[in-house]
Amino acid sequence: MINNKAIIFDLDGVIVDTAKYHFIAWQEVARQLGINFTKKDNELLKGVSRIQSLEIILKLGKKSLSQSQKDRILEAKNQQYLALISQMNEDEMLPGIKELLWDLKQKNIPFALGSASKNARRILEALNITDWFTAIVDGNDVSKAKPDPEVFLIAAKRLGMQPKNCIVVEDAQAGILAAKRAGMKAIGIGQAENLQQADVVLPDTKYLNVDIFDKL
Ligand code: B16
Ligand code: MG
Repeated sequence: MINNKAIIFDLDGVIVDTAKYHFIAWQEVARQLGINFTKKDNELLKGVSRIQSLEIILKLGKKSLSQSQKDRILEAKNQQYLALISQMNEDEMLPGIKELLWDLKQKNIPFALGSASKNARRILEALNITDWFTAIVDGNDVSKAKPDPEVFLIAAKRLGMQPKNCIVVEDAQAGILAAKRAGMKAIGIGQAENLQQADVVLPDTKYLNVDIFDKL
């Protein structure tokens, strides 16, 4: 039986598929700037903060902007993203996640959120699972974005757990690196070639279960 371990979940791409909404909003930004931005390019933005995402798009298009222009774009992008997710509900949770979180709760295995998103709390509310988390750490709590380990180290502290006893579930390469730099175990969700530093890689959230955490 799993003992003295805690789980830290990433949000976007692990609990819910918001990447498709981020993509629509970033594509609109790119279109207005005359930059070609594909679904493949969108992979580069996973787990990356809002400002860093814009910097990546500008680099792709070899464009530079003033700080005030960037601020305006970031605000408009977020407004469009919020409009897109306003109808979100628990049906949008990724396969098996609700059952897994419920199982962890029943087994008294503590879990936290470790997300780069400044909209994380709003999303957890829409999914009706805020109260299930022992701790929530999001983009508003950190000064350094993934792959810096800060987000996961704060989560471990709030869980009252040592990093070596924490298991991170992440879909982004930056997130896996952050978990390893924090001295934690990492489960990658996605394709193994993108998540090489992970201890275990699963192609889909539906394969997550308590036994996998137990064995790590
Ligand atoms: P926001 P995660 C990340 O969330 C997303 O993967 C990334 O694509 C997004 O740019 C970032 O949050 C910031 O999101 O604009 O809502 O603050 O995967 O760390 O949960
Ligand atoms: Mg993610």
